[in-house]
Amino acid sequence: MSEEEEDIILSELDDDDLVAQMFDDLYDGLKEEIEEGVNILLERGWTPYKILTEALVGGMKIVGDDFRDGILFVPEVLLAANAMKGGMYILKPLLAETGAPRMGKMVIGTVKGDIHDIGKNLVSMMMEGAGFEVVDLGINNAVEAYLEALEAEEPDILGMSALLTTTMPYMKVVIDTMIEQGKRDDFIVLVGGAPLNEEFGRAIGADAYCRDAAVAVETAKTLVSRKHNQGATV
Ligand code: B1M
Repeated sequence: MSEEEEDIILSELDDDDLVAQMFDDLYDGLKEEIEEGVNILLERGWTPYKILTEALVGGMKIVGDDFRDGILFVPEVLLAANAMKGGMYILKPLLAETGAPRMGKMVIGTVKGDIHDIGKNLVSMMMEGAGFEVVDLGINNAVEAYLEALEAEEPDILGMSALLTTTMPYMKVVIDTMIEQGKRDDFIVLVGGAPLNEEFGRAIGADAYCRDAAVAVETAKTLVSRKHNQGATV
């Protein structure tokens, strides 16, 4: 950080400059500054969703690009992720406060071999904000962990996340096991993560691929209400 930047008072910046400064602070892994920025934007009337998508996810995109290009390394990315989580922690209860009616229940987890959880956490937060009950299994889930949770929690939806091209095929292992055990049709299966696409979702037998957290919420709403309507007419 330059000396000039050290003197910056976040609350004196206009919205655009504040968001630009938050991108820098996220890049530098400055958790307290990110938390302060989030609080300032909330005071200025930004919705929690706008802060999440424009200030936090937007900043993480820059971190991701530089990680890919070999400019940032794992320790720096971890610090950035930690700073992002600080901001998300403030927003989580606010997103859930929307008073939305209970929409359904989802079990979600990152697949075996994969420890990326920021996107999954974002999806969980947005789903809770939209009125879904979410059971978060965390990271590195083997097929047994998913199946146990489906049995114990009886959700409407199973959500799986993968950020690595090497771990995304594991989603098919989970779905194939559900088929083998005759459980596939009991649940809506949604998948997501940066390396996936619609074609992959279809190929592994998921009900839908969700590009981002907002799409996950909309898809979940549509498919859950369709499932409940089907139940009513049978
Ligand atoms: Co990792 N990493 N990483 N990493 N990391 C990526 C994914 C990578 C693309 C970076 C790059 O090269 N550009 C690359 C993967 C390349 C590939 O597979 N082809 C990569 C790599 C290689 C690795 C390691 C192998 C590096 C190493 O050790 N040499 C290693 C693997 C560890 C492992 O998992 N076994 C590793 C480690 C790490 C950190 C630990 C340092 C850290 C993770 C910290 C954490 O998550 N707690 C990390 C990070 C942060 C990233 C990047 C920079 C950012 C990911 C992120 O959080 N994005 C990432 C580069 C990138 O994606 N640009 C990268 C922000 C998040 C909001 O977006 O996760 O896409 P995303 O989630 C979105 C959607 O995808 C969707 O909604 C979310 C919100 O809108 N979505 C779902 C996601 N899951 C969903 C589930 C759903 C629905 C929608 O279910 C219903």
